[in-house]
Amino acid sequence: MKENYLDVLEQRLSEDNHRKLMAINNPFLHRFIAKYIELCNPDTVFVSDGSKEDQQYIREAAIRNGEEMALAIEGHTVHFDGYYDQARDREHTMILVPKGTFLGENIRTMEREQALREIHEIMKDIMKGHEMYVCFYTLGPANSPFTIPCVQITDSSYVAHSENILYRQGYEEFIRRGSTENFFKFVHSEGELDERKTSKNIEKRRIYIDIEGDTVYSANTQYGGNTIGLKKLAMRLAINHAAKEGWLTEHMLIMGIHGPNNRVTYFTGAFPSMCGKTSTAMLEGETIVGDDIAYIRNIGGEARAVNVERGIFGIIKGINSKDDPLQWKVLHSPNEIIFSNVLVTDDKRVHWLGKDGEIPDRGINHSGEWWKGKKDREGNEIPCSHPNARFTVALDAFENLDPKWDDPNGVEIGAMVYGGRDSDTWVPVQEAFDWIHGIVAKGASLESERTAAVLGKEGVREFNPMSNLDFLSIPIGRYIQINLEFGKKLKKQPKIFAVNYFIRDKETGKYLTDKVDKKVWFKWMELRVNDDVDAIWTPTGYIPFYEDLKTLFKNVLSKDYSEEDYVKQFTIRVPENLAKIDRIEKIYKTKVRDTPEIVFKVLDEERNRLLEARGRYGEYISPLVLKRA
Ligand code: SPV
Ligand code: MN
Repeated sequence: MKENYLDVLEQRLSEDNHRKLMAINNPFLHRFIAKYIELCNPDTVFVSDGSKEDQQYIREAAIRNGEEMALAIEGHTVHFDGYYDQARDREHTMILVPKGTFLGENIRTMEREQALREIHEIMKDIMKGHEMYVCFYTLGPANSPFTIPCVQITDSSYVAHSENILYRQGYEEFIRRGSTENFFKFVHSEGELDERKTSKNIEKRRIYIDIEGDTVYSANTQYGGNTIGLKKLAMRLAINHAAKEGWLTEHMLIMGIHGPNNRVTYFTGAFPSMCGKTSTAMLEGETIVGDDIAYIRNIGGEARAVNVERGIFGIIKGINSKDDPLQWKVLHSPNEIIFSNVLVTDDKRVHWLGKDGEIPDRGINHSGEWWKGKKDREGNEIPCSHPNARFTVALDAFENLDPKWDDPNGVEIGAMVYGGRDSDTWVPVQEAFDWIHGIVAKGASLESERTAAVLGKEGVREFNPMSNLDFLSIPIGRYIQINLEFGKKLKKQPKIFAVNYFIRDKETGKYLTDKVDKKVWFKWMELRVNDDVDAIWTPTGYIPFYEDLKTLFKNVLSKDYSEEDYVKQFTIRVPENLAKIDRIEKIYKTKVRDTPEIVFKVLDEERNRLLEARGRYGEYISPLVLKRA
């Protein structure tokens, strides 16, 4: 007798779709898909084998059903999310855990059985009137030590289209692997739509991450960060696997920094959202491997990283022709791009906050018809585009794509960089003394100030270890411990650096560095990784010599770099650094139950170095009085 799930598939799929699904010999997969066809009850089901034709079908579906609209430039479309569905919904994103499990105060959890019951109720018949898309991808390159196969079920053609741009197709990998339970599963439904084709039942928006079942459920939302399974939803599943298996899942860019004599040194970089991660990955003259998510493994004693994606879901706010020439060019060429939550004018062109030129008087945006001065329900003026408006584009549209971006063994990491929005404490660039100091005093001590654009309370510092806090599915202490151990087992540990693009003058409050100066900091770090320059010892790490930066500013930016600027930028601010240590220590003492002891030891040592230096040099220590390391 045939099992029931096979009947469901036979009855609910057209012959062609059934054939495509059955070519994968995996009963676990078939059972899963049948279950959600029955529960969600879509009108039709489309199985994508990732071929050109199937991708084209999804592209056309997005236009046909109104989730996207074609723009003037070939390949460009726009999608709008609902006015109240413009960002990741922390409140309703839950890690599902067995009864009585506590992951710490900073991680939202919900009892698994109860959450599964609730989400399955919400998802009952939720796809009525919709088409269901079943798509296959891999996180990381196929057939590599990093690969994780994924299946995405969604009734949003926009989500399926985005994933076709952002991820490697995985249909062949599923066929190759055959019968296995080891794959990630994502079930998403946008739910009922309003006349603008945006999710209507926002109060029932839920993002539930079932670690035990390697499954993520997302309902009544369209915003990418809540819906695109392989992005931030998969990260929570992967962090759990990485923790068990001794590798790392990080919120990090990966890029090649080009040093002297055609040398390329690969860097990873962790920055909280809206703190310059994508613009760093896009530095002119360097090459990009990825801009958001890195898997890092110990292969033969080397730390090696892959980009789990093959595209960018980038913030568009502030992109202009002068500061972002590479992105500017791509955004104005006929590429496959989905713009989201930007302003669209009558002539089907787009505008966004911070773009070159005048803001148009009217158009259509995430609020519907828009005109200058329009206010929302709460009486707030609506900007022409949402601050979190984005663009989705494949990496191969960029001329700075690194040739090794798809290497199955990843790239060898020479350095890891941590950076946040910090107006008064850290110098623009410094090198940690060693791996442990770097993980604790830089990564695990990362803080970032909220921007007015994000939450309205400008300047409030948020603690964000490794810029990964939003995505942790394991307790913070354990996560730090895993980072420490990962380094210990390497034959060659990457250097760890901290950068700060946002340091301000103490008196005037003005930014002390230019947007483009990060180019120089990265060139300096590249030289340090390869032992080409000396550095100065400070209580918080190693910093550059003035002469080395002067040469780099001249060569890289054709700029005369004054000693006065150097002193202002690289003065060690002892009171601010001490206050930071107190803040971080307090969090690890009171808010994190499983902090490894070493964290307190490293912070204490840093405090003592600062106190000793203060005794000798005073509260604000010019780099000119400090010595060669
Ligand atoms: C981020 O916010 O860190 C992003 C976008 O990369 S999202 O997909 O919303 O997470
Ligand atoms: Mn991100």
